[in-house]
Amino acid sequence: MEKPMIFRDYLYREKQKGEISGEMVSLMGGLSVACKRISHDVSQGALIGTLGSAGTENVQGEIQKELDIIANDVMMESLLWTERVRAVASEEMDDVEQLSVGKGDYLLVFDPLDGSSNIDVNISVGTIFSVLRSPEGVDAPAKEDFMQPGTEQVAAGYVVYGTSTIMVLTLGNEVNGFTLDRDIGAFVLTHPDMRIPEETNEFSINASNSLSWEPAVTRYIGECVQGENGPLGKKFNMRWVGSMVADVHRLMYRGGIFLYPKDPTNKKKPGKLRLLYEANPISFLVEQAGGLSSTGYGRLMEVQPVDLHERVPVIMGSKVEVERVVGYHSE
Ligand code: P6P
Repeated sequence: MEKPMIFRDYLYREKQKGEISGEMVSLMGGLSVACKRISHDVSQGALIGTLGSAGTENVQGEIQKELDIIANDVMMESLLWTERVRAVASEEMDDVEQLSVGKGDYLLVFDPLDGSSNIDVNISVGTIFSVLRSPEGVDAPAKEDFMQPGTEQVAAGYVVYGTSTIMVLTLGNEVNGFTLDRDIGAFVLTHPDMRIPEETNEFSINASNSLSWEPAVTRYIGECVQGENGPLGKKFNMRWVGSMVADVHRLMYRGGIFLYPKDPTNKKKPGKLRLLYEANPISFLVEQAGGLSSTGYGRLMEVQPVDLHERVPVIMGSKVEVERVVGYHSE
């Protein structure tokens, strides 16, 4: 069997093809180191006493887990020395932080450990990252420099820390999956050119919120559960891990539709998932793999951000089903 390509050589090949710059190669190298370190820390869990809460809250008002803070620090440390990132924004930090002032072409936005409430019960969690261009001539980018719609992303990815550690990445022209080979300490290309099946019979939603769904979502899920005798004419299955990276990785691999809709009665909270470091990077991957990602009212990546931590309704995955739900929103 041909030896699978390691991540570093994949990056060199993409650079030689003119797909990415040397700056991007260096940035991705830093991200790869960070996620290998986070994978190790997460896998140690109770053994190194990092389970449980840190006793602090993040800007979202959520209790921070020890590992949330450790993962955030690891991301910052691993990127600092690349001198490719001028500033970063993170779910775990209230405001933008400078990294390499006056150096580097990029801004990085990330959720260092998404789904961390699942850590103590040993359910998969993940890191989500989004790469934006740092505006010309701005040495120390501030919050307004991060207010770029998802269509401006130059790269995006997630790493799911599950039964194996898998990085799923787009550099803007396809989606590839890399599995961490701990024996050689490298991510290895195991899922080349990932494509989301256009059809699916699997939906992913937190059904406990059903009383606060929009009518279009209530109609759609109601049709799914009617099975073969219902208007969709086929049996549906439901999966909800409660860790976005785990739920999304499933649909990236075998298709599916993932919904975290807004509560029309709660104007202050248009959905739960954050636009800049959850919905946008995942939407970039979904679209690059042939799927769709919508707010229900428009392409999610076209939303113009106004705040670092703003939330957005999310309907994403297999094309046919997303188009159906978007159609119900417009009726
Ligand atoms: P709920 C995790 O906290 C997260 O941000 C996503 O990873 C996940 O999809 C969602 O929230 C789960 O939300 O309401 O089901 O707990």
